[in-house]
Amino acid sequence: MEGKHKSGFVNIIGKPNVGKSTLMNALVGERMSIVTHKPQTTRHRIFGILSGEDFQVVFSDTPGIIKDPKYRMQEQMNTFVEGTFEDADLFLLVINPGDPLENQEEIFQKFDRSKAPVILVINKADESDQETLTQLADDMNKAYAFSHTLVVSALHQFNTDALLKLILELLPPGPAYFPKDNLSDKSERFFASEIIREKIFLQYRQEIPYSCEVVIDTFEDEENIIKMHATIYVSRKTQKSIIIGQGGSKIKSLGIEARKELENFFEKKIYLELFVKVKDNWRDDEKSLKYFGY
Ligand SMILES: Nc1nc2c(ncn2[C@@H]2O[C@H](COP(=O)(O)OP(=O)(O)OP(=O)(O)O)[C@@H](O)[C@H]2O)c(=O)[nH]1
Ligand SMILES: [Mg+2]
Repeated sequence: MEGKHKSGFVNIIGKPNVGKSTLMNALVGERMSIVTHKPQTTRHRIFGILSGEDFQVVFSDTPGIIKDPKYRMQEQMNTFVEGTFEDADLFLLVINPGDPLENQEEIFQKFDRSKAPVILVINKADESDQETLTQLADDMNKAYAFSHTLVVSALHQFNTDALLKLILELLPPGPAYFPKDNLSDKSERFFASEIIREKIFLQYRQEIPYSCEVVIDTFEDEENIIKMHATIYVSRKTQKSIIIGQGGSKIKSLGIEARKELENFFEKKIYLELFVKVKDNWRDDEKSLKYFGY
């Protein structure tokens, strides 16, 4: 047993919206990272840990790399991605057919410097055809020496088992970095705030989801129920009334949707109270960003 144990950091990298979070959830087998159809859903680096008797894979879901950051928050999201170039034992570079990788040379240079092998993962295969996929794999492999290339559909879990098998083969020998029953490095409060943020992304349009941050003010885990107070911070006063909606209709349906998902996640009854506050231009404000964990 001892000496045969394998472990490593497997860092998932790619443009916004290519399916990184969906892929991590599929590989870990848990719904850990929030997923929406909108780009820039993930804002933090989130570990998803998969342990077996003789292995531990620490996946990192990361924000999509933003080509032209407009806010300090987006710069900080890119900084989270930078961190993942430093400590990887293995990279998964996720791309989609018809959505060329940006800053390609820069990313390849960082892979070279890191020296960790890179698996090219062509995701959303279900939306493409064989010819396109083969052509893309050929072109990409001319541009960089990927250790392997896999075509998958994270959404339909097509070929994700094969990818996991390959990851386990490539994993170096090493100890467990986390207790074997840990699924993530993040707290229950973090997951609760993410679930609420996911519902904001799904329910509101245009700039609203991008202007929101969610903080769990209180989290009381009682015997039969978890009671939470959460505050949604927006960056302008007008956004507050949009979040609330006429007669409170919007925030009411947000609360209902969020509570359902929280009950699934925590497998417990949830009492949720939502508040809305304005923090002017928080995305460019150093203090607010610190407070929100950026
Ligand atoms: N058709 C199809 N859609 C997929 C697949 N994988 C993910 N998606 C969808 O793509 C969208 C983005 O998925 P995410 O997992 O949030 O993508 P992401 O790369 O984490 O995005 P950011 O966090 O914004 O960078 C969602 O609507 C997913 O359901 C897939 O294999 N096929
Ligand atoms: Mg994501």
